[in-house]
Amino acid sequence: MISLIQTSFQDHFGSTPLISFAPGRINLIGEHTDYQEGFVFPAAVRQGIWIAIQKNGLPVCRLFSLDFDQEFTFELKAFSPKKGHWATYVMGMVAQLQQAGYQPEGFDMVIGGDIPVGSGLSSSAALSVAIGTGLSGLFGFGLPKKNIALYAQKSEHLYAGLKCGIMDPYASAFGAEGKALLLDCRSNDHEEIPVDLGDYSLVLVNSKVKHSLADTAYNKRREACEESVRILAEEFPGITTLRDIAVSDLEKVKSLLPTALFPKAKHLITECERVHLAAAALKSGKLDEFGRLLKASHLSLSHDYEVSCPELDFLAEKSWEMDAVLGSRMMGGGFGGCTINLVRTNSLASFEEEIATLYRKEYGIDPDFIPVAISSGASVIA
Ligand code: GAF
Repeated sequence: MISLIQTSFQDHFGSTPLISFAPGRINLIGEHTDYQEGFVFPAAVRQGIWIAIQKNGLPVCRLFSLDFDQEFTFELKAFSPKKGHWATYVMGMVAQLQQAGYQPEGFDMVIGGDIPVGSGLSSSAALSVAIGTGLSGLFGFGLPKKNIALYAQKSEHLYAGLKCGIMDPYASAFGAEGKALLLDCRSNDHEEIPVDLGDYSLVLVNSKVKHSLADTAYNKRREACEESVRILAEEFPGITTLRDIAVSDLEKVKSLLPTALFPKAKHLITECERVHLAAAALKSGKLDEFGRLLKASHLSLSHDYEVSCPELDFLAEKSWEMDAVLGSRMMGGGFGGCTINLVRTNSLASFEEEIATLYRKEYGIDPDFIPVAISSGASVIA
């Protein structure tokens, strides 16, 4: 990919660029908890987004996307990011930098990547983090990774309309080879935990579906949590998010919340606990326990939080029935994308064959299988 992007840059702009890379992410467990300042357990993967960038001495930015085979130009002094266009992610990061007092000059940029479309590996966060890393490197801004992650999150809020948490850009920025990040989304600090899976491997199954209204449903879930906090704050003084409530208080929470809100709050509260239990299980090599928690997370996301879909439920349920699988669950925002599966390494081929046959028969779709290699976070690489 590096040589492809370098060659493309030279063909389009005729100079030698700086190259930055930012990876996609998986999430072991801790779904829909980040926007309630909860705990998540993501890791960066090998696949990601590469940016080639160089100053052009002009008042404009000239972009080329390898994926879309498209050019786009905008003026640094007057631009308006539009939802749904790939160049919006570039303009969004430039706008964030300008607001923070940094002044990028005109630049040329080529963007390329190898994150499977719609897989839920968070290509948009990787794109924003790669852009932030590239701009920082090119103009010598020396931006801390945390700032890049926060600008990426804000850009997604403002220009893509998704009121996401910090997990995706954080994992892309801070990822570490062979390690997952136990991230506290209140302090925005993390502990690196080695992912040693012995005879097991992680593999993603891409359902290849993405149901519409996913973004609307995402924002609604977030609002439901905020509404619960407003109601609960009278009886739990001092709480600011659902992360502040213990599992032992669930009965009290149930008595205070309307029927429609309680299951959503329950997911948040129990999922934060599962993250800690899963991190402890991984540290002590208790993979059975880790797998059990993946299943519990899926059931909670599907039944209580209602962000799964029939295809993801089918993939997870069929996986739970297999001897070679210790755990399986939907991963990411939901309504499509991937499941993450902990599968005995010497049974990976039969797992994939069996799942593909079952899924094809039920939905007429050939799922994709994506092996997981936990890798380093964003950097300037050339
Ligand atoms: C999406 C969001 F972008 C994340 O912030 C997170 O909430 C995730 O869904 C669900 O855990 O990837």
